[in-house]
Amino acid sequence: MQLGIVGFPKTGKTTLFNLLTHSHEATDKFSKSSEAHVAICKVPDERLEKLSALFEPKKKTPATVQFVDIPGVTKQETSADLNLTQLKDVDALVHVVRAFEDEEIPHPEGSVNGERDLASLDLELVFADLELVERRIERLEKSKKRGLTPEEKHELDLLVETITPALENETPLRRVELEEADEKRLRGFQLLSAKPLLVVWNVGDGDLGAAAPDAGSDVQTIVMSLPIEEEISQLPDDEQKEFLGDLGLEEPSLERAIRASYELLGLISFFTVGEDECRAWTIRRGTVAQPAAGTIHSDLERGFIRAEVVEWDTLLEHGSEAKCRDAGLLRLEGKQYVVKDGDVMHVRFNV
Ligand SMILES: Nc1nc2c(ncn2[C@@H]2O[C@H](COP(=O)(O)OP(=O)(O)O)[C@@H](O)[C@H]2O)c(=O)[nH]1
Ligand SMILES: [Mg+2]
Repeated sequence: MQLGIVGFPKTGKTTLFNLLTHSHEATDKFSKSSEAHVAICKVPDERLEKLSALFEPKKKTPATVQFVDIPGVTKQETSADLNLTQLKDVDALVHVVRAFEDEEIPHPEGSVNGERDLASLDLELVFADLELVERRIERLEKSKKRGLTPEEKHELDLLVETITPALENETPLRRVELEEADEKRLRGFQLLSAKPLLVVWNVGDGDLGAAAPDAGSDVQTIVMSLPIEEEISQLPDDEQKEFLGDLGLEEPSLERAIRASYELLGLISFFTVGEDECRAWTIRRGTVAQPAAGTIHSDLERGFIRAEVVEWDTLLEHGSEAKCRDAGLLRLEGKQYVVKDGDVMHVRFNV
C-alpha cells in the first residue's frame, strides 16, 4: 500500500519523506527536483514493542507502508502535468502544506497562505478528475450506437448525474457519499479527489500549538514542524522524551502521522509472537482469518484449519499463550472470523 506525498514546491515534502523513511534525498532551497522517490516506512507500534519485551525474540518485524515523494505541483502547469501517473497509482495522499515563514525559501505564490494552498491543490485534483470523467463520458456516448451493457449504463448515469455535477461544483469526490456499488464502479478510475487525504500542516517552530485549519470532516490534519521533528529524530531516546516534554508533546508528531497514514489506508495489524520473531502483519480492516493467514504464508491460507486468537494486552497480562489457554482466554476461531486490530494469532494448518 502506497501513500503519495504531494504539495507545492518547497513545502517540506522531501524533508518529510526523508524523516518517514530514513532516506537521504536532497532537499533544496532553490532548485526543483523532478524525480519521484519511493521508500518504505516502518509503522511504530507500542504493542509490538511490549510483546517483544515479553518474548525477547531474535527478530522484531514491524508493519510497513510505502511513501512516494512526488515532485511539487506548480500552478502554471495544466492538470495534465500534475504527475498524474504517479498520483493515480497511490492509495492515499499526504498533502504537505507550508505554514512556516522563511524569507530564504521562496514560495511559488509569493506569500505563505496555507488555506489558499490547501484549497488550490484540492482544485487541481478536481480538475484532473473532471478531465478524466469527461473523456470517459465521451467514450460511453460514442458506444451508445452499438448499445451499452447494463453496467455501462449504470456507469454513465453515475458519471453524468452525480460525479460531474460534484466536480463542476468543485467538490472533491472524497466528500461525496456513494452507495457501495457506485463506489466500486469508480474505484477503477483511480480518481484523485476520491483518495483519502491526510494534511500535514508544516508550521514554524514557534507555532506548534497552532490550530490546524478545518480541512473538512473527511480530511485528517496533523500540525508539525519538520525541522523540530528532524531534531527529535536525531536525539537518543531519553533526551527525546525530555525534549518532547518541553514542547508539550506526548510523542513525535511524525509517529502520529505514520499511524494516521496507516489508518487512512484502512489498514490494521495482527501479531504473531514467539522466541524467533515477533511480527506485525498488515491486513485491510474487515479481513477474515483465512486470507489473513495467507499474508503470513500461502500454505497457511490453503491448509487453514483454525486460528488460536488472543488480544495482545490479554497475552501481555497473562505472560504466555499457554497461560491464556489455561485461563480460557485463548479463543479458537474459524475461517470466517473477522480479524481485529491487535489480535495475536496462531494459525493451525495442514497441507
Ligand atoms: N524554515 C523552515 N524551513 C523548512 C521547513 N520545512 C522544510 N524547510 C526547508 O525548505 C526547503 C525545501 O524543503 P523540501 O523538503 O526540499 O521541500 P519540497 O520541495 O516540498 O520537497 C529546504 O531547504 C528545507 O530545509 C520548515 O518547517 N521551516
Ligand atoms: Mg522535494
